Amino acid sequence: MTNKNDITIWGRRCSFNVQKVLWTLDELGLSYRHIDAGGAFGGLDEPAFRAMNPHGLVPVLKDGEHIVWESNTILRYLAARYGVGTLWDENPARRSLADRWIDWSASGLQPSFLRLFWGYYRTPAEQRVEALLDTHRKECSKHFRALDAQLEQQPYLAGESFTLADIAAGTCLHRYFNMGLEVERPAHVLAWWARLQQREAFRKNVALPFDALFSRLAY
Ligand SMILES: N[C@@H](CCC(=O)N[C@@H](CS)C(=O)NCC(=O)O)C(=O)O
Repeated sequence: MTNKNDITIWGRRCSFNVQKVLWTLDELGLSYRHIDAGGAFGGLDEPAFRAMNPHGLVPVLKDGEHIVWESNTILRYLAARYGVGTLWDENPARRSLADRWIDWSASGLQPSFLRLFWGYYRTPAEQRVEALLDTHRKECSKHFRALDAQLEQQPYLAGESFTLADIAAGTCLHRYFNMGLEVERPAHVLAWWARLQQREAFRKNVALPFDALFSRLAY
């Protein structure tokens, strides 16, 4: 059983990468202390913070004496340590079914989504570059079709049950479909999103208002 003071997570709640970690902590039923950092909260250039993460970015997790940064690394750390048999599969072949979608999210889905979200939602209308938005939207459509093809065969990305892959890829759904931009809405992705919305940890940490970010280029 984790002591209440053992786990601390740094990062503002409106950060996409922080949301993934908070969602995972709550899925695992862990107690933790949350410290707002980054954006208007600042603190990322403090020597004490840089000593934890030399890149000066959130999220950062401290678990006892262990410090972990990079959101997907934190997800894997938490699952391996606290989620054996639930979010962590000790069989490497089965675990790779989720890992490939986590790594694809980091290298494909998430960068494309963030380019669209920043280019459209966070950029003031008069500064938006329509041609670039069109490119980003097409990239996202390609990724969402890949998700849809996978989810046509099974309810979750790695199979019959919920895994870290659903967290890594699913965190963008709330903003993607609610940012007010005309985007394709593939049926199996929408059904998956509905399944994720039934999870309390998703509703608490991800399905949050984000209008304060509209037309705001500053973190
Ligand atoms: N690849 C890193 C990206 C970390 C990152 O870019 N964090 C952003 C927030 S999403 C940040 O710290 N920005 C500076 C700030 O919030 O002030 C991860 O997944 O953890």
